[in-house]
This record gives sequence, C-alpha cells and structure tokens, in this order.
Amino acid sequence: MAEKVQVTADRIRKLEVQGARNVAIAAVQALETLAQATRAKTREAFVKELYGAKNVLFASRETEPLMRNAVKSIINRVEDSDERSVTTLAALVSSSSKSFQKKLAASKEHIAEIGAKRIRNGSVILTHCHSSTVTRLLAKAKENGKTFEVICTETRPALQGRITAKELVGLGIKTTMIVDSATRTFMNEVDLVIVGADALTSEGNVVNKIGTSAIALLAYEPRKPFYVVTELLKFDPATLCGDYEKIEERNPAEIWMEPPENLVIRNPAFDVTRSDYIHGIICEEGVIPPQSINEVVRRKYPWIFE
Ligand code: RUB
Repeated sequence: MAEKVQVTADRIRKLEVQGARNVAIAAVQALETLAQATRAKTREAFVKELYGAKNVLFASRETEPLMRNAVKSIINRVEDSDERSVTTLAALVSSSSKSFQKKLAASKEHIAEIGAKRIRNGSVILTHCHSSTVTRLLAKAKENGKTFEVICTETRPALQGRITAKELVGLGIKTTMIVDSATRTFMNEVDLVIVGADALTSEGNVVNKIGTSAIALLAYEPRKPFYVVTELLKFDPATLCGDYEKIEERNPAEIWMEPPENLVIRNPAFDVTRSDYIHGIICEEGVIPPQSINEVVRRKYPWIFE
C-alpha cells in the first residue's frame, strides 16, 4: 500500500502530475487507495500509516500548500473521530477524499464563472505555465460566447506552456505561443494577464511558476491588469507564523542535460510575486484584493489555522 503512495509521489516529483490542483487531487486519491488496501489491525497502526503517507507526499514537492491542506484535512477527520474500527476509519478516508474532490471541482467552476466575466470581447490575455484553473476560466469565457485570444509562454525549462497551448487550441481559442523572454515584446498587445498560483502567503504574496513575478513587473509598467486565479486553500498558514514559503529547486538536468564541468546551474521552480503587483485574486469568494487574503481565508477555512 505504501508503495502506491510512493508511486504517486514519484509521479508528482517527475511532473507527470503537475499543477497545484492536480497534485492535491492525486495526493488525496493516494490516501484513499492506501485506506482501501490497509492491513492495519488497530486505529493506532492505521493513523501511523496515514502519517507515513503524508510524509512521503509532502516530500514530493515542497511548494504545494493545497496538497498539504488537503491531506491534513483528511487526517484531521480520522483523528477527530472516536471510531476504533479500521474499516470504518478507512471508509471515512474514502468519503473525506471524495468530498474534498467534489468541493474542489465546485469551487473551480465557481472561480471560472467569476473570472470569465473579466474577459471582454476582443481581449488579448497572456498566461504563463499551465494552470488548470486558468484554462477552465478561459473555457468558461468561450462557452459564454466571448471572443478573445490568448498568448501563452513556453515556460522554460519544463515547457508546461505546451499543455496550455494544446488545451486552448483544442477548445478552439486563438492561441499564440511565445518564448518566455519575448513577454515584454508582446506586453503592449496584451489587455490582461491571468496566471494560477501554487501558494498564497499571509502578506498577500503569490507563489507561482518561475517567471511569474517578472511577468507581473512587465504588466505593471504599462498598467495591464495582472490577475491570479486560485483556490483559497492554497494559503499556507505557516507564513502567518513567520515561515517563508519554501521554493522547490529542481534538477539542473532539466535545464542542460550535459553541461560543461564546473558550471553552476540553478533551477528554482517557483518565484514570489508581491501583492503590490497583483490587481486582484480571483477565488471562490470572488475578486478580492491580495491584502485581504488572511481575513478571507480565516472566514472561509478556519480549520487551516488550527
Ligand atoms: C504549475 C503552476 C500553476 C499552478 C496552478 O507549476 O505554476 O500555475 O500550479 O495550477 P508546475 P492549478 O507545472 O511546476 O506544477 O490552477 O492547476 O492549481
């Protein structure tokens, strides 16, 4: 059973599952599989197994608070229950995982509905990397009859922009791909920038794919609105206690397979965009200023802070 969790963690690490939402879904599904196949004889042994899975999943990618919040919420349900029967506790993991996924899907849809209204006919939207929340928003705008086009960055080094491009072209949306370094050249043609998020901090800053903060600066200069589309469950409560969000540093081979000896290669996966450069956060509670993140998350998901 633990092997199945390891397989999921490996798939996440290798980017076979990518994007914060998909990572969180894969993690809660792995917990469900573990629970269904458990051979634990006691509640204590079962909880220990869940904690083991949690550690393996958390180690797969460092900058994923949605996954951490999701896994924690399921383990909390088990720990809060007085039940001693492993079968009943395993069923609780399954039902909690399913209900988490259902709520996540519903809020994605809600976010898409809200965000799609920000797209005007004839707009040119720039996006970076691949966010399933952003592509759903764009699909929704298209379903609502909006005509618009999208510029998407290639997103070095792992080229997630190709996933975005394939999805958008598949939806019949006019899409142009550019290399990341061409963003400034095209910014004048852009009406608004929409990106996803991996983590939200207590100061209203947003952690997303490397390059996002540079795009925010490029959008700020000509005053192009820069929106972040996200679940509030990407909030990292540790940032409220003073911790910095950890930024995952990936294998240098993603940048250059056979580099010359002694060359130092750095490959951070994410960067931090300061709240000052963010026009608005589009989330399940509406379009909110990044500075209000703390209050809004506290109201909606008080358990995150426990
Ligand atoms: C993906 C990325 C996405 C966010 C949001 O990075 O930065 O913008 O994860 O995605 P990577 P979603 O490819 O390294 O995982 O909206 O699907 O949660």
